[in-house]
Amino acid sequence: MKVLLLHPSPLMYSEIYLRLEPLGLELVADAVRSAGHDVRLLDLQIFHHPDYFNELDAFRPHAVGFSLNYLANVPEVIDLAIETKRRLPECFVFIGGHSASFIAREILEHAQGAIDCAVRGEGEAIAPRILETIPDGNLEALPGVVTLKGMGPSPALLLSLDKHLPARDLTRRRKKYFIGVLDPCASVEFTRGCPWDCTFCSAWTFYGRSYRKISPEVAADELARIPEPNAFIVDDVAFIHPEHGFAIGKEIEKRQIRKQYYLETRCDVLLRNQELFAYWKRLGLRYMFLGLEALDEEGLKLHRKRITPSENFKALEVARSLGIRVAINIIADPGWDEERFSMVREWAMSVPEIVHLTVSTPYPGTETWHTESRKLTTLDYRLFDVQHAVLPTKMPLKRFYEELVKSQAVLRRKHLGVAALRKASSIALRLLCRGQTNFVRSLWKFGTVYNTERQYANHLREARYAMNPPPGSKTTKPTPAELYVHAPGAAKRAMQHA
Ligand code: B12
Ligand code: SF4
Repeated sequence: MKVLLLHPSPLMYSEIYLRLEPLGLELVADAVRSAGHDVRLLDLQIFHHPDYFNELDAFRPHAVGFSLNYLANVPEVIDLAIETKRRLPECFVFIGGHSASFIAREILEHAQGAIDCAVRGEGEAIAPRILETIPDGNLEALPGVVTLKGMGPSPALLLSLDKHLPARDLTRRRKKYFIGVLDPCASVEFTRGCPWDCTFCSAWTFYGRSYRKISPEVAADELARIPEPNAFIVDDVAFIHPEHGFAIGKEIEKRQIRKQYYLETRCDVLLRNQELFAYWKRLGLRYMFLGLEALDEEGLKLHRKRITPSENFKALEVARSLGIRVAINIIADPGWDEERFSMVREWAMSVPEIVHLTVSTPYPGTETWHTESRKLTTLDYRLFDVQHAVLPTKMPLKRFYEELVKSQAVLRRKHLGVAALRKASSIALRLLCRGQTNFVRSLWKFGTVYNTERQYANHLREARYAMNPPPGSKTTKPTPAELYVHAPGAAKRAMQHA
């Protein structure tokens, strides 16, 4: 069967800071190809809609699978599915990914038959089975599969992350993937899942709070195969188990792999495993993303981060002493006023780290989706990208965006002011000499992407598809089992094999 897999367009955030390879889709592609199908992959973070339609005409796939990790991409994927069915009525259309897993039925209803089925949970095991089952039509009997007719049993977790490796050869124009100065940059996955349970996050609910690890040999072999000099480690929280991090490191040394790395982790994990992070610094770890989320005790408790402000600040000192560049995220609440923004700006200017602000956004699949008592001000999927306010703002909306954009601009200037630009210019020159233009282009894009008028105007667009609102504010929070995509039983079984 000819199968085309598609990643939708980039969101605001990634238009300037990064563009990363669609690892989940590459893994699904590997599984489908291993089952004997002829697979192609197209990434609309790089290509455009006309390229997709040309591909449909030239390849004439029997099945098209869309990756839908981000809620903000829902309308785009529905429209593309409708257009796909119009052009190729016999083509089987399916979707999968993080957001598709939490609102599968809702998306199928919007698409009114243009999407044949949605996959909840991991895609590697089920995608080939779906293709096999198309002729029989009994798709809703498969685990994790949802159609307009019904829903299959709970999806099963992969017992081993070693089984499938990303089909990187299928992604085209790989030089377009980058993160900051790590240009070009590939992505790798060492672990899957997160054992914490923050209220605003759906990473843990997706995987039933499980945590699985790839074997160190497979991880290092995979790194050795990657041609790019840089790698972004996509793990939700990197190096929770230090022995795993050390073991991967030893395999990297054995193979004499030299790359620069970017990872995301928690402050308490860094504090606990300082030796490991120092070791990885020697291996090439250059950047680290730490989700601080809030500066005060009360905010951290509200997010259930299970960490104190002093641990957070201590972790920043540790990272500084190790010489690892840190990017921090702070969640801006729509209830913030001028004073609060100004306080956060002041703090951000006082620390050497790169500080990002994202707007607090309840997502389906999170606890806050059920407990957030403020009513959503919009049901437009496209605004759920953590750069728009979807809850009532205390200040008038436009004022809120003025403060947000002003803060983001101040924080960006801190790192790309005259002195910093002088430093960046030698990096930029080096990259340009190698034909890498992603980082250099990003230096000029800020004003067009982060812009009060643009963000405000986005609220005035007509929304063709309205989200199903949360089930009504609850005083009691949902049980974890109500939130999970992968059932805890399956998660436990998979962990025993990890
Ligand atoms: C790495 C990552 C990124 C990277 C890379 C994104 C990329 N190009 O793929 C970067 C840093 C760019 C990023 C940015 C953002 N991210 Co992000 N990201 C993640 C993270 C940590 C891991 C994703 C990943 O690569 N996992 C590993 C791969 C193997 O898994 P996967 O992609 O989920 O794919 C599997 C399944 O989903 C499924 N599947 C996927 N596609 C398909 C397709 C088909 C047809 C099928 C059958 C199955 C299938 O099968 C795959 C294999 O099992 C997730 C959290 C998480 N654990 O999922 C958040 C997450 C997806 N991100 C999130 C958000 C909010 C964002 C941002 C909007 C904001 C931000 N500051 O983080 C931006 C915008 C991104 C954009 N598109 O422009 C939210 C999504 C919320 C939502 N419901 O929309 C998540 C869930 C984090 C969270 N805390 O809640 N992100
Ligand atoms: S925010 Fe980070 S630590 Fe908290 S549940 Fe999500 S991935 Fe885990």
